[in-house]
Amino acid sequence: MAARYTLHGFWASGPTYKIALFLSLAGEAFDYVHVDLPTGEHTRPPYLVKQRFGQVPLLVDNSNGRHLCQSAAILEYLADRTGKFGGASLDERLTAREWMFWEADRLAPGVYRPRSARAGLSPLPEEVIGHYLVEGRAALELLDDALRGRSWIVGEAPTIADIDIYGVVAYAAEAGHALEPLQNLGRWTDRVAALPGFAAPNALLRPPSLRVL
Ligand SMILES: N[C@@H](CCC(=O)N[C@@H](CS)C(=O)NCC(=O)O)C(=O)O
Repeated sequence: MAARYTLHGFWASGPTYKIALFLSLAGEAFDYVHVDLPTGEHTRPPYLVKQRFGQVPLLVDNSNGRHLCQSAAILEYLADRTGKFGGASLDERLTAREWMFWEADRLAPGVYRPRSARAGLSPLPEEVIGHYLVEGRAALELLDDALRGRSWIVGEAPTIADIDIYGVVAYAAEAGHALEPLQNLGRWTDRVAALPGFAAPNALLRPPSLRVL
């Protein structure tokens, strides 16, 4: 029987990982479909019809046929559907949302762009990489400050803000950011990694050739 959710994504994609991580932490079974970005599968009609922006991730809720895109919006949907990680009150939910918008605006470009440039997936001139690294560093330092004396980003329990932001921070070292001096951030990543159901990116999103049958 098909799982309730089908996640279409790419093994090296942070936004895809965020969704896989939520589903794993929430104990929701899901089917995973590889979208072959290097060959442009995401730019052609069969996929574009399902994901209007021509990006991964795409989440299909097989119980009602909904097709969802944009990782933060998908996380909000999953929090609604599962009743998990949505925050303990409306205030927490709204604060979690503010952090997710901040992540997309201030944190993600300074991590994902230099990472994918360094990995040769979308090459950039060195000075452009340098610009993103400066922006990303400022965001990581803000986050480290915000986590001083706190276990979680919002409230007293993990929320979709933690999952969303972890899905970026998990790639920061690959982007070239030194994380050792950011000790509040380090303790928070350890807490996320200790949650029941946690799995690292390569355990949830294997490249097709490495997938275990
Ligand atoms: N804001 C989007 C970003 C998604 C995104 O950047 N996806 C990348 C892979 S990590 C992608 O599909 N790239 C292909 C393209 O944009 O052409 C989200 O959070 O879902």
